Amino acid sequence: MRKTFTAIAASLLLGATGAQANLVTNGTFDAPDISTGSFSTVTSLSFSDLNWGYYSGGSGVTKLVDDAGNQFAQIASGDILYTSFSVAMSGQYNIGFDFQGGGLWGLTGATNWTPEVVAPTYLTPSAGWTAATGGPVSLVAGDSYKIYFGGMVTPPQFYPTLGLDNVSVTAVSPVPEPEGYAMMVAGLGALGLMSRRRLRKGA
Ligand SMILES: [Ca+2]
Repeated sequence: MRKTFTAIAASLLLGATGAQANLVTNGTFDAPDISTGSFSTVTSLSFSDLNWGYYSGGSGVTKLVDDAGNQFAQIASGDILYTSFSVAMSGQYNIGFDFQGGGLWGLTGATNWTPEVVAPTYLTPSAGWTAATGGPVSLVAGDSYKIYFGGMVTPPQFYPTLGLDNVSVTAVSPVPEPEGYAMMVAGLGALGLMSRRRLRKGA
């Protein structure tokens, strides 16, 4: 019985904290799967198939898999890779991603490039994979945003390529949505009923 209670509580919690989900689709670049390849494997798929788009001013954006089997995007100097996402709930959001090489990133409105939410921000070049964070930024419900990553053509943070993986935009502190509250109240009521029944049975 205790297990059932735990399962109910867990599902309630999940329902209430749905806002914590990553707003970025395929930020891992793991789909479609090319993990059986080697480091030199480059997918011929268009990035639009991966929910990402790019502006090419350099030698292009490719999807690679490294020797450890990690699939990621590689952005050449002069190219910009971006994806759009929409926000269902106003609030503070954190941004996270892993990178190697050097370049920049930023966050804007989805339909035009202004106003900047996060102005172009340089990444200190790194030979190995490095975790980067941004925010918290204030995002507005109903609005769409575009997060972008660029390979640098010129200094100050020049590097031949920018490797990118695990891009995420998540709510700083999950606020239950109205449905979440309703579910919680209903669930707590059900739990109370069950424990009362259990008490009666024991008596
Ligand atoms: Ca990946």
